[in-house]
Amino acid sequence: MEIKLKKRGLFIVIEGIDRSGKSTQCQKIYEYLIKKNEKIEQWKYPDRNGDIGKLIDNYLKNQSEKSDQAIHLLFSADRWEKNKLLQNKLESGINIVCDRYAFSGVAYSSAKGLDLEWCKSTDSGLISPDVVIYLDLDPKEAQNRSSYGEERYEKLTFQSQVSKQFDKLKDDLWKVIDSNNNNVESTFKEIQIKIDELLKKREEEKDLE
Ligand code: DGP
Ligand code: NA
Ligand code: NA
Repeated sequence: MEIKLKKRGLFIVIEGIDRSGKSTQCQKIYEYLIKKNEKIEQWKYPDRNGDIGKLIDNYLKNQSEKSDQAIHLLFSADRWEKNKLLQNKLESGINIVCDRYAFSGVAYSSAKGLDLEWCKSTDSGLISPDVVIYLDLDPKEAQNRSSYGEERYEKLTFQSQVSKQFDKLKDDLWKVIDSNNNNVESTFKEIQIKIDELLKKREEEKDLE
């Protein structure tokens, strides 16, 4: 009997401060993988349409108040809600490109002064990504980008603190890309190199099995 091994989908996370160009690059990655005949879905956290996401959305639009701890737990709960579904998708061979994940959770909440380890603990056990693509942007540069400042966290001093907290989270899984030049194509070129590398690695792993 021939056993057909399924390729696991890649889980690609994009992180960065507000206005760093994450959603544009998510879309580029999506289109790139479609062109390569890969199964691919775009995800985004927070998922503002879900039950928990609606509470988060109100908070971000300054329509409600929450303690720093409570909102941290809600962001985290939003990810836990979809963790099983995410796992099933990846196992069925669907690639997922995700705009923000637990790294935002830790960076934004610890930027308010909450304990870094406590912030990490609530997301511990979530599925790990294959790569974290970090779009590095000077917070002063971010300020000049369109519709900046509409939501709760979009203030220069806070974004600078978030950026510092992100710096503490970087590890071997991270691919840091300078996005200060605001050039969508050159930023994507660097991302593409990383994705090609991951696709190749996955093919090799499959051949080994
Ligand atoms: P976005 O929809 O990507 O613009 O994200 C909404 C805002 O919420 C943005 O300022 C980043 C912030 N954010 C995203 N995820 C988390 C999280 O898990 N915890 C906290 N405290 N903030 C987050
Ligand atoms: Na935002
Ligand atoms: Na940074």
